[in-house]
Amino acid sequence: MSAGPVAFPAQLVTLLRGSSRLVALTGAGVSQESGLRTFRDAHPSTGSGRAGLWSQHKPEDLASPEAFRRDPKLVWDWYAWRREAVKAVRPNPGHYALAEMEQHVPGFTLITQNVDGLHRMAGSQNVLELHGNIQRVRCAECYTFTEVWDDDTESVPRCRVCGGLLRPDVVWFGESLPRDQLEAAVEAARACEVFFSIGTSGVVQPAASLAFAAHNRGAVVVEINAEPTPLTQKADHVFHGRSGEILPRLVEAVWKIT
Ligand code: BV8
Ligand code: ZN
Repeated sequence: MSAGPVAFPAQLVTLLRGSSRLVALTGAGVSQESGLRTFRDAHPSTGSGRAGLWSQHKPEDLASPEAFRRDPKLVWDWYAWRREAVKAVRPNPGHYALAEMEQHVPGFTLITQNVDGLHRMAGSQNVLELHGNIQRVRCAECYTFTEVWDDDTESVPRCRVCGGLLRPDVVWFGESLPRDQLEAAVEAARACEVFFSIGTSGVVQPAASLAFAAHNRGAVVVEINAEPTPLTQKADHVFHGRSGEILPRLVEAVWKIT
């Protein structure tokens, strides 16, 4: 799937050079080249040991309050496994290119569905984490955050304030998004001149509606994804390939080559 030389239309290059309000929405695809599985291929088909346990579940079934009520240990261990996977990887050139775009464009807002924290690790500042962050843990009852917890116990660690079960500070299916992050994301999408949709299948709501909100406000929509999505038809520019290859070339073409 390695992209040959990507040609960026002169009209897009000129537009980006003259723009001051850009938004990029990212999904699991932008972290794929760092070695993290996307949601689509979240579980090894034939899981060995503990991982095998998860391969019997669809991610959206595990990432839900119902699953946590049903089997908190299974869900806790899944996130502990993903947390270790995130600790073992580094941002890729796609993450760094987006951090660089922020340096070139003051009005750049990065909206991510990813809970891996790799955008900030790459140096991005203005990041809206719509679905939370897997490195943060809080009490499921009283919301108290904690930095320390014991991972290798038979049961799920408990809150030192109210004794409630601890859980990852991520948004599960059926749960509403953090209001401040969502409101800022909707505002940025509605006010931007160019909206990038990068490495996302555009299925999960309300994140998937942001590109359409931007489009309806006259923004130019650019899709960078390994395969077509429900947004492809609406997008003004489409680059199907690997974000870790396309984004550095875009930054080069727009902000380095004068
Ligand atoms: C809510 C955190 C109020 C946890 C996540 C309207 C219509 C239908 C359904 C709904 C609706 N409104 C609400 C819903 C329900 C639901 C929803 O959208 N369901 C879907 C499945 C239809 N939404 C919710 O529940 C949201 N809450 O709305 O609350 C409410 C509740 C109920 C009913 C009404 C209102 C909460 C959603 C957030 C859930 N939490 N994550 C965790 O991570 O464990 S979502 C999680 O899945 C990710 O964060 C991400 O958002 C999503 C996965 O999508 P992607 O990131 O796009 O990844 P995916 O693998 O799908 O695709 C990767 C893409 O990258 C692919 O296209 C691939 O080709 C491409 N790619 C791969 N490699 C590369 C690449 N591209 C470029 N380069 C590469 N190298
Ligand atoms: Zn508590």
